[in-house]
Amino acid sequence: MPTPLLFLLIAVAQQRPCDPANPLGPSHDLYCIELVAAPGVAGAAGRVELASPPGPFTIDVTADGRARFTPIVYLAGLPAGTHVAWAVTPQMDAVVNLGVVKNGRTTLRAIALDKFIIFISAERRAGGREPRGRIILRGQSPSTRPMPPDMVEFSIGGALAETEHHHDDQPMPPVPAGLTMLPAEMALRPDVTPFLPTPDPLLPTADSNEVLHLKDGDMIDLDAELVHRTIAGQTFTMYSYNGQYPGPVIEVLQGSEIMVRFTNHLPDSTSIHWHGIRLENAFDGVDGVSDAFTYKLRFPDAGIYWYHPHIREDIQQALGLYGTILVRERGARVRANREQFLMVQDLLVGDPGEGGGGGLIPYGQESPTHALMGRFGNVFLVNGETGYRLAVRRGEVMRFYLTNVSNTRTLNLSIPGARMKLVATDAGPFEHEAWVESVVIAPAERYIVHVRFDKPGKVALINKVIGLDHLFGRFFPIVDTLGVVTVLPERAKPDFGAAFAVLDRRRPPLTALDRRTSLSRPPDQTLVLTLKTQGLPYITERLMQLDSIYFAPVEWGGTMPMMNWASTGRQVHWVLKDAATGLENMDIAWHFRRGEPAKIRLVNERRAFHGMQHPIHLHGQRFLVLAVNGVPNSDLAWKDTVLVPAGAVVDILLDTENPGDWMLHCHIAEHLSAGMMMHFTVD
Ligand SMILES: [Cu+2]
Repeated sequence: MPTPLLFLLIAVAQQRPCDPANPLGPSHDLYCIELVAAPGVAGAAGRVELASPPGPFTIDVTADGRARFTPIVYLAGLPAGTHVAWAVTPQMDAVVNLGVVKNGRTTLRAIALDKFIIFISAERRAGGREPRGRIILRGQSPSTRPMPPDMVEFSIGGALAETEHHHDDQPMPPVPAGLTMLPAEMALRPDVTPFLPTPDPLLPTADSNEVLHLKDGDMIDLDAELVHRTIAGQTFTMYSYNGQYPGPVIEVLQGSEIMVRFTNHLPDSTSIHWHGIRLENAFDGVDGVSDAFTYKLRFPDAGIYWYHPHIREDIQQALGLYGTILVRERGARVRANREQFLMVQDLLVGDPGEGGGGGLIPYGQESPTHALMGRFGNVFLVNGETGYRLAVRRGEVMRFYLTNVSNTRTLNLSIPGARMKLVATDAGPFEHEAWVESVVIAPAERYIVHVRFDKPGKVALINKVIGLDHLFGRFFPIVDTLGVVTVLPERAKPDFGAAFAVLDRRRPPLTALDRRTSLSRPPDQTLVLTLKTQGLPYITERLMQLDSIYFAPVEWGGTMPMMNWASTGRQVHWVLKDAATGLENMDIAWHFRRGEPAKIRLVNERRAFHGMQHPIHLHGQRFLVLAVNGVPNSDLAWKDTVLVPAGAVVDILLDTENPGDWMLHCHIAEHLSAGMMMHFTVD
């Protein structure tokens, strides 16, 4: 074993994945590889940290959706000579020279492979294409751990189908192509009353939305009402604001104030939460409205925001209650030819063929279905419609405002063939703009990108991710085309090419000193993200345990569709646990003093029954993402929602400027409905 001293020396103020195990630190298991000495090698030892990116996202992935890590290798006891680190796939079809390593700490070239083995070998020269010398150390990526189950599991999965089969006529969610389901999984059903809005032939048909350019002092009406919508050839009874999908775009200037007269025509209570706006506490929209309420909104910060209900989002938001809010900076010039608001949602729709009957897959009346992983949809909507289309001119620069309004799905959006510049997020611009190959956007997050279309022809807006077939321990690509952009041969005027080519810098939201002290000081509060389960079906318990040795940092697709569907909020309780007091969810009441920024550590517990990512949202405030797994963020921006990957630790700095009693919760709609919320006070 390496000497403990080596690890003490490299340990920084914040816990890193390879530091000695700490329940409030990042998962050693998911982000650190222990290297083992090859037979006959004495004295050498080491570890490889799979480091997170320094920004702008909390997880780094390729445009294909493959997780990309920066390996940081810590070595001790290497004999004299040249040593090289290698990453090799288990099938040996890819061999990557990661660089020369020495005793101590070395940062290597990034790795983006589903599964890999790391070798340290003694070499004559540094730059070889494959290892030729003696292997000194080796270790396997955590992602090599999922394995196919043995015959015993298969027979249990087959046999249980006989005992657990329910003969009911609930429409079943379609199983994604290419996934293998055991008969016992196929027999699972959620134990709740199915809920869908009551059909009514007299309902109006919803329309696409309008943009409301509002001035200080304006008053508008918003009505929540039932509508008909036709999506992918099927007509559904859904919800709307003002009969539109999405709700009207609200566009205001920074610093203005408006009134919204809201009327609820739905049979159930609802509310409007003005996501990310630092408004007056009384208008935050957490409390249910059965008939009418007038919201007073003020907009202190330029940025891209949205509105949605805060009552059973898993149903109401999914059925269409969401809209964009754009708060423009006074005097700011947009250096793009045009702007587009893209609200992306995945809706879960039954298969109209094969006896599925079609229709929306019902929601749970008393408690949400899909309580484990959240409701992954199968029909992608951009602004409420399938097959988004846009025509642009050659060289045109488009400014896209991206909002993910899905219940649970984190997207990895790209436009292959067009250059994409990341400009801003939730509540403001990035310190420095960056070229990105894709945008990782979790539910409730927003990003602003500029995209230039240089070549005439067609390019696609796609979501490209890697799914994990849990039964066979196999990673596989998932690609969904959300829309197509046609680039016309005529040149765009004016030409924003020169401005587009420059990456702008903004004044950092923190001074260099504040940044250092924020990073090094201990957190004011630490919150553990975990879950408890009770009474889950035997097959679910059994199969989840099979998988319990590995969780992908982000669960991109619904690759356990039946087990997930059948789990309800009665069986699954998602938990926010205060590390200091042990209090959970709504029993937590943190107090912060106004004007004293608070450092909060979010610890996503890897040992939970099912670890997965959580997009954490704080109401009424804004924050900076300081660090992920101990790696300081080099590109700060004001945010209100942050994606915390499985087993990861994310530190945020909360700007406690807005007094009131506010909520903190997970923005996976089913996790929220299954308890994952708490409150805090700023006074
Ligand atoms: Cu969650």
